[in-house]
Amino acid sequence: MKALEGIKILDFTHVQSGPTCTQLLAWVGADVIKVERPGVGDATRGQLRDVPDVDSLYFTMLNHNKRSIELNTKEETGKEVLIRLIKTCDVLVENFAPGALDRMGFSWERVHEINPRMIMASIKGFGPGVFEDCKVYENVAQCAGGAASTTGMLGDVPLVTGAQIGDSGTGLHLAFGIVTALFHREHSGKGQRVTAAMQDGVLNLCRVKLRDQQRLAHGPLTEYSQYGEDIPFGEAAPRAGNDSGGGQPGRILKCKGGEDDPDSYTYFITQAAVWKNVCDVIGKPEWKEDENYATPKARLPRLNEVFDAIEEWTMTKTKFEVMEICNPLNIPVGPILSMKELAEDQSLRDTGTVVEVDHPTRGKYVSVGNPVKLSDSPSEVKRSPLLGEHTDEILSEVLNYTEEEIKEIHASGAVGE
Ligand code: CAO
Repeated sequence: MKALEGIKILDFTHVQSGPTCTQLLAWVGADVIKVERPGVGDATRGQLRDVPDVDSLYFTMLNHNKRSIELNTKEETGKEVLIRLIKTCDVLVENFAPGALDRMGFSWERVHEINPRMIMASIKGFGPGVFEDCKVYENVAQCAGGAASTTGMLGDVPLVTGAQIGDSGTGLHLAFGIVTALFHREHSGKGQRVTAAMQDGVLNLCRVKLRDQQRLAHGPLTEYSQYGEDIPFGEAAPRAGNDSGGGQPGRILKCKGGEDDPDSYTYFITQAAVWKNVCDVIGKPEWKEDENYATPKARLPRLNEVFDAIEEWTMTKTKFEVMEICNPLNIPVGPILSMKELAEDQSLRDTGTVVEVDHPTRGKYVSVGNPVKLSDSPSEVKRSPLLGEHTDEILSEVLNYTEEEIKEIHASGAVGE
């Protein structure tokens, strides 16, 4: 049995942040009913299209295992159907712009009145405060949540990361909130309001940088490269390039590449406990006992020299050879893997983290499956729905409308053409 079997989600989400949350819940068995504007649907269906007139990968990769109903929830009959959905479902998830649901007539108070057991979960860009009315996208959240100011090279422009920590990160946070509220409802019998702001989610993922911000009051951050380079620290936690976020110095180093691997790099951590192994591997056995290199503290002002020496060695090996040599010696390293390499990785396919999905109009494509594995609750990745594919099925099977009533709903225009 899947963990969330029997739980019905009224999925009012769009773009990326909300859909990642409901997709996670769908993977573990929730029945996710995606409500979309008739004829239009989630805007991502048409965004970044690679194949004409076919749902984009943007949409298909964020909406697996869901059912789609077309419904104009601003129109009278549409509102009636929505009310029935609210009465029937366990959770309403939405990530509209601030105030959109209130304008539609479905505030938390109203939803709670219609179904006191319903959990209503929302993602917004910001929590209550000066920016609460702003619309927010991924990179805005990364900038507002402290990721951009601490990412990139020292003295260079702030950088956003490829990982969608604002959208998918907040979707994950919201999924945690929903499952917690479902568990709470077991005891209280009542639904509750769950909110996650993208700024807050990003900040939560950047907590080590807030740690460093406070450490600054007590002196320089000695594990940052700029310390060894005698560059003074300012008042805010700086950008640390590829320095490791933990207490063990680490950097990205060039490896032996070739035409087939122009991006041949490894991450290399000079973990204190295995320093002697590092010295042997890179051909510097004399550094094991030399007081200028033997202890982590002694090495801190010499990190550039240390990593230059390690890189001289890594450049004689491919990123995978570095892995093969260092792993048995407990030296933490990791190859910089491209999306091409990840898409072709057999181990990731074997565990279901990378899956191939078949879609009726797109054909086969590769996606990311559930990264969380439960031993007694399997996750199966099923294709995303076509727009309105399940409209009649949901009206009859989930909402128990009669054939005659369904005809009337169609005639009203509430579910589109
Ligand atoms: N029937 C009728 N109307 C519908 C509908 C339906 N089924 N579904 C949505 N609508 C309406 C909404 O009610 C809203 O109408 P009003 O503006 O008249 O109130 C309208 O469609 C547009 O919704 P929106 O404002 O949420 O969409 P947008 O494209 O203007 O903004 C976004 C998109 C993402 C910036 C905004 O939704 C937002 O800030 N969301 C919260 C933060 C978030 O999740 N951001 C991540 C996005 S991914 O990078």
